[in-house]
Amino acid sequence: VRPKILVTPDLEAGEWPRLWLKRCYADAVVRAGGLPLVTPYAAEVAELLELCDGVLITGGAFDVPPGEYGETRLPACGPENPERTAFERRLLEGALARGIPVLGVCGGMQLLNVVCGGSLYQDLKTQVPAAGDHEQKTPRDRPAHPLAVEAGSWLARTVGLEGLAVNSTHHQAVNRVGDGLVAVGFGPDGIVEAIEDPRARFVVGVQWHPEMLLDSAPWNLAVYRGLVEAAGERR
Ligand SMILES: [Mn+2]
Repeated sequence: VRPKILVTPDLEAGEWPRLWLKRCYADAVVRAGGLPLVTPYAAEVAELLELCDGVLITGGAFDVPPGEYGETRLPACGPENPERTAFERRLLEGALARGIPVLGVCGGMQLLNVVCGGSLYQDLKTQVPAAGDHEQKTPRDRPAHPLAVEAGSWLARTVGLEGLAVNSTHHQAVNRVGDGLVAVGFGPDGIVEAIEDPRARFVVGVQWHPEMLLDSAPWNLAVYRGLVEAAGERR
């Protein structure tokens, strides 16, 4: 039986609001050996967590409300998706409390950091002007900047240290690292690109989109495999 991975969809406003998911997330879970379960936002987070063995928090074109990490909003902060953030926060808190393996991708990594008490740069261009370009104009299925990985980390044991490059579609980034988390991946400018909890079975966040790089940089499947394998062990 494949480990079941709960995957969070995005919420798009409108006359008939819709929940939707880029299929590359679900495809990556399948390719890694898992069974993706895309669920609506439900108040019954504990019941949702009973259905699954692991949780994937996906990204989206919105920012975590700065109040979630105790800051006031700067002008360059982007649009919010408060209903989604509220659901994913409760889902993350529940998963972390139960030891359920968690992978956060892009905005999902940022929320993971915030839920653990960390903070974000609200806008890299204005707050860290020396940082490189993290909003690539080239196709997202191609790497855009190098990735340096911390030796000894889960990420290093899994993807190695040499010759790594990732795509980059974020205007925010981790600032203060959350409690219990360690920064284990960095861009060439020192911007945090990966975090993990070394005490947990599997709590990992990546700032890039591995699910979009599976063909051009196949090592990325190992990130999703890590989630699925940890989910299988727990079950
Ligand atoms: Mn980047």
